[in-house]
Amino acid sequence: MRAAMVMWMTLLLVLALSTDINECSRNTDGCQHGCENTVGSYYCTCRDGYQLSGSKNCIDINECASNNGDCEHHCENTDGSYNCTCLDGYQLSGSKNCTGE
Ligand SMILES: [Ca+2]
Repeated sequence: MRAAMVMWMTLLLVLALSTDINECSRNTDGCQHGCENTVGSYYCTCRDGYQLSGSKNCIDINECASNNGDCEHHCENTDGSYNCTCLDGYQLSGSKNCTGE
């Protein structure tokens, strides 16, 4: 009984694999950034610094909205990234911390 079940599942999987359409390579995916093909379907991916909005579009992540982007002083959100900046009289040390003179 169990063996028959496994055989059926395997058969279905092989069938699904052989009939799968790779939407990504056909350019019918409509993804704004990246595309990952899956058996029987696909999903869209976004580059670093972006997140999916809906199923196909990518929007910038506002890193500053979460914990000030880990910046010690100011955080400036940019498209696809963000920058830390310091108060007057301080200089950026590394990418997030500020040191005085
Ligand atoms: Ca950003």
